[in-house]
Amino acid sequence: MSQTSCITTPIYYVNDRPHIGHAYTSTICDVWARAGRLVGREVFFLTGTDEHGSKVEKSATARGISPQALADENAAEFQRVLATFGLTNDDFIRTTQPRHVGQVQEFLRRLMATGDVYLGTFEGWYDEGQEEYHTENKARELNYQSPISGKALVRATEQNYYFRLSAFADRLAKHFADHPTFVRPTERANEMLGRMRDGLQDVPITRTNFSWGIAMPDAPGHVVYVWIDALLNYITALGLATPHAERTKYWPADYHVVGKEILWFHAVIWPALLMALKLPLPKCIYAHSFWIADGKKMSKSLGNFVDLPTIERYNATYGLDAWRWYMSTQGPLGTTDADFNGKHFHETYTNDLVNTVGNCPSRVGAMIAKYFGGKLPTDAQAGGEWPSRCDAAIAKWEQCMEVFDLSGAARCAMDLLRQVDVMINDTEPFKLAKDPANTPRLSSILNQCAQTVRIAGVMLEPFLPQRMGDLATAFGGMPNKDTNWSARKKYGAISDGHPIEKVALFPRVDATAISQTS
Ligand code: ME8
Repeated sequence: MSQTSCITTPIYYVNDRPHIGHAYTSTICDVWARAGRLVGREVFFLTGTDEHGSKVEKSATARGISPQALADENAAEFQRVLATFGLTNDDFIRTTQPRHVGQVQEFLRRLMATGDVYLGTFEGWYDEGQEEYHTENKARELNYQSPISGKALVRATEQNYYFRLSAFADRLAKHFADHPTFVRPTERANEMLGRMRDGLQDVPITRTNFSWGIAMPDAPGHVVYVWIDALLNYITALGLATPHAERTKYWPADYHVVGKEILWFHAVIWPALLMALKLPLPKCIYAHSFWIADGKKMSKSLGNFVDLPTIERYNATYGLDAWRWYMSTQGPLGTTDADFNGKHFHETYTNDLVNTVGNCPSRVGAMIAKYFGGKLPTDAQAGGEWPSRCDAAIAKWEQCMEVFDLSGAARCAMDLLRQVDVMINDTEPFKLAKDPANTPRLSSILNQCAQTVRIAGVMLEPFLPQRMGDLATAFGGMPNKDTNWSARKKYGAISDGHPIEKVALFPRVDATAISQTS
C-alpha cells in the first residue's frame, strides 16, 4: 500500500450550476479520500472548475456579463457547495488561475519542441455542443448528429495546431494490454479499445474562432482547445511544470474518477499527452455511469434534474450522512445508470441507517446502560469468534476501498452489524439478565457486541463522518485523528469498565417529509 495517494474529480464547467452529477462524483471521491486518510495515507484530493471555451463565452454573452465574471460567480458556487457538503478536497483548481495558465503554456512549448504538436489544416465533423470532432466512421454511425444534443454535426475546416495522437496508437494499445485495470469498469475499457481500433487521428488543439481560452504560446490568434487546457489541470495543480514541485509525490494519480461521457478524453487523449510529456500515466481512470431520475434521463427541459435546491432539501430532511450513503451505496459506479427516486432514498435510509447502523449501537448501548450501569463489562471469552470476524471484515473493507468498490466496503460493516443483531436475537440478553448466574455470559455477549459495533463504526466513518464521529465518542472515546490505523482497526480496543453511552444516530423520518418541504 503506497503512502501517498491522489484522487481527482473532473473539473466542472462553470456554465452550469452544481447538480446531483457533480455532487455524486465529488462525494464518492471524498469517501475514498477519507478512507485513505483513515488508513494513514497522505491523500491529495483534487477538484475544481473548467472555465474556458466557447460554451462559457456564449453563456456569459447571453447573460450580458464577461466570461470571467460568470466563471467567478459559478466557481464560488461550486466552492460553497463543497463546503456545505463537508467535502475534504485539498485544492480547488480554476483553469483561469495564473498558476494553471502559465503551466499549460509551458507544457505546450514542450510539446512543440518535441514535434508532438504541429501546425496543420483540419477538416472534420464537429459537435458544437460538446466541442468535439468525430471521425467519418463515427459521424456516419451517429447519423451525423450529436449523441448528446441531437443537433446536426457540422463540417468544419480550420488551420490549427494539432496534437500527434496518431503516433501513440501502439503505445496506448500496449498500455491497455499491460494494465488491464487502467480503465474501469472493464466494459468501458473495451469500448475505448474498440474505438481506438477505428484508428487514431491527430487532434486539433487550438481554436481561432473565439478568444476565451489560454493563448497558444507564440501563435497569435490561437487559443488552446478547452479539453487540452482542462486535462492538464491534474498536473498543473500539482505544479509539475514549476521548478519547485512539492506535490510531485502525488503523481501519478491513483484515480481519475469521471462520468462515462468524458472517458475518451481521459482514457486516450490524456495518456497520450502524458506519454508525449514523458510523465507517468495515472493508475486508473474510473468511468461511472449516470444518475437518471424517475426512470428518465435527467434534463433541464424535462424539469427532472436533481438540482442543488433539491439536494439541499434531502440534506435538511435526512442529514448529510444520509445523502453520502445514498450516493456511495446506490450510485451508478458500474456500467448501469442508477435511478434517483425519493421513495428508494427513503427506504435505503430507513433500512440501512435507521434500522441497522442506528439501531444496533442503540440496542447495545441501552443494554449496557441497563445491566452494567453504562460501563463496558468484561469478556472472559476474549471475543470468541468476533476478533477473527472483525479482522476478516476489515481486510475485505481495505481490499474493496483499494479497488474503489464503495458499496462493497460499506457492506463489510453492515454485515458485521447484522451479525451483532443476530447474536442479540439468538442469545436474548434480556432473558439472561433475569438470572444473576448468567452475568459472566451476559458480560461477554455485550462486550463482544460493543467491540464489534466500534469496528463497524470505524469502517463506516468515510461514508458517515458526522454520525460515526458521535459513535466513536460514545463507544470507546477513541479520537478520530491521532490514533493510527493499526490501533483503530484492532478488535478489543475499548477497555473494560469504559463508559459506553447510549446513542441515537439516525432518527426515523416520516415518509412524506420530503414532499412536504418541496
Ligand atoms: O465534462 N450522473 O464538466 P461537466 C452522474 N468540464 N454524474 C454526472 C451526471 C449524471 N447525470 N452529470 C454530470 C465536463 N456528472 C468537463 C470535464 S475534466 C478534465 C473536464 C458528473 O461540468 C460526471 O462526473 O459537464 C461527469 O463526468 C461530470 O459531472 C461532467 O461535468
